[in-house]
Amino acid sequence: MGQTAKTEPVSAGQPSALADADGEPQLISGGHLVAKALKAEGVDVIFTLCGGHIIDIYDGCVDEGIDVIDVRHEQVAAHAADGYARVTGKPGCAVVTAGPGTTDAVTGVANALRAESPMLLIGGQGALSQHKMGSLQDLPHVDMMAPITKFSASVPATERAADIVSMAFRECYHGAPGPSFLEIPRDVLDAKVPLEKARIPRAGAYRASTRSAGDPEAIERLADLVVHAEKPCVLLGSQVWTCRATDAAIEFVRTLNVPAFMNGSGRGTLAPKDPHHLQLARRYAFQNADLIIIVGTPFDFRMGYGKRLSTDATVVQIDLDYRTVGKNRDVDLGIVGDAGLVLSSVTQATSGRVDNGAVSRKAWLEELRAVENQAYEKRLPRQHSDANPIDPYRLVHEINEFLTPDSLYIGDGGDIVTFSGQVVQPKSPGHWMDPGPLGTLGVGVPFVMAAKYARPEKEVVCLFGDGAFSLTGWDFETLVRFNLPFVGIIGNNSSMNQIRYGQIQKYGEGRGRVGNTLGDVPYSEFAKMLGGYGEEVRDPADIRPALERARESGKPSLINVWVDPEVYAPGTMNQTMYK
Ligand SMILES: Cc1ncc(C[n+]2csc(CCOP(=O)(O)OP(=O)(O)O)c2C)c(N)n1
Repeated sequence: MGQTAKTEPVSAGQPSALADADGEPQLISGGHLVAKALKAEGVDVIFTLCGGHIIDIYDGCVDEGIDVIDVRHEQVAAHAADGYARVTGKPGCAVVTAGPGTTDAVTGVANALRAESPMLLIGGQGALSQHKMGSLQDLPHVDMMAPITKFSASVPATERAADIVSMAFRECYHGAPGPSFLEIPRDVLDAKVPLEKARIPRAGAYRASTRSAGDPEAIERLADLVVHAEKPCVLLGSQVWTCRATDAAIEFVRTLNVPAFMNGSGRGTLAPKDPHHLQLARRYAFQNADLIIIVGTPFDFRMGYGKRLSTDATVVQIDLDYRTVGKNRDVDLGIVGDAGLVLSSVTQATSGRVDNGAVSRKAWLEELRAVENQAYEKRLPRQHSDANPIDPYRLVHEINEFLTPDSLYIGDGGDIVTFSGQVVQPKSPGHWMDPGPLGTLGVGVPFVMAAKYARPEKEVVCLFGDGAFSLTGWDFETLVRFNLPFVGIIGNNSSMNQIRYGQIQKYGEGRGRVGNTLGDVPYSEFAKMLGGYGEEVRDPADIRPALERARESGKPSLINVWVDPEVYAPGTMNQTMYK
């Protein structure tokens, strides 16, 4: 046993320095009030990197039985809070120190904003008594965070600490969910106030349900549209998972016989072999459908800002956020509401009149299936390629075959993850995680951390680009320290290939290798050095056995697969992310 014996975690329920003094009013500090509010919200873990400004929150967490996962970079803490929210349906929480601790977390908060993920970032601040005097790590955090959060505030007095934490959580759920930020000055956090002076919101007693079923007239109209459409299709976006609307979505597509595409966290809503599950025929469907129903995803770059949808189609958009509906593209019908309630209301509203609609769709479903199969067959030789260096299609094919219904898949990278977006299909709902529309590299390790912590019974599998892994890879050590095993795969091309491709196209081969280089790093050795499992793979036939051994190892692992740097994904070659 080495040094780690010194860092045995403190278990919950140890006697607190705040124990009752007989007859005296009980005092409570700001940090302990924060922990009580976290507890009330159902938060059972915080992700954090320590600093003198925030340690009282840790002490409160010890009392409340809230786990503390201490990481090596605040960006990781914030991404992990985002990931925890996605996996559990509860808000995530990251706690970071003032100044650089908070600025380091900015990327994670920004990612959560674009991904509509509810999380609270708590940042330290210099003492109020030293306001604007130039105290250590002082910065205008609230102003900095305002544009990338739904709520950004400072806690002005100790007795308000729990109350404002609950307010910040409430704000996370206004419209489509997103992040909140709270700054707590050091003296406010550390001071003790009489317990009876503080409002400590009771669990379940300070937030209303956000589940709205949509305008009943609009539901009727959509029911009518679906029943009469000949060539409908539906896109099930991330909010289908956010709203835990899987069952309602499945009932909708089956009852009404509507072919479905999925994106973002909506992937996995239907199992890959489901007759209504489609993926590769999306462009064709959007061009040829007469009714397109977009559920819980904005018309952003992933949707070509709505331009990829036929102008002849009737377009319906359902979203949690009123501001998203009709943005960038006209819609024929907009419905604001919870994806699950809206879809099940529409299914109900069609009852007794679905038969005709369903029967007339056989030809449409067959037409789409033919397009889907053709695209699949065309790609298959690449997926089975024995080429050396390894074709990235072969790698992502092997990963897809390796996944079970219990594998939660995470993608973190550029070109290599673009390949996987085409080929890897999660087998169950909520088993796909990507950064979302901010496209942030470095979410992989923190998402693994959150997913494996929250769902220890699941197998977590993460594909990294070597560039992406390098951003937050040191927290592999945190995965080892907290015993959070996963199967990690690096698609190593010693390059930031997605960017390199564009440079070569624009400036020519001779100038294509500027600013995008990475060393030939044997990441398996890095994994082993930190106490994990690792293997190097150069032959395609060795991919699957190496993945199996990583699975068996029961450790955090990195299988470093050397892929061909001269092969690019179609999405990269078409530069679709910029269009
Ligand atoms: C934090 C962050 N920095 C930079 C980028 C821009 N970017 C997009 S793809 C990419 C290359 C990623 O390289 P790697 O992870 O090795 O994957 P590859 O493209 O080589 O498969 C970069 C730098 C980004 N999306 N996020």
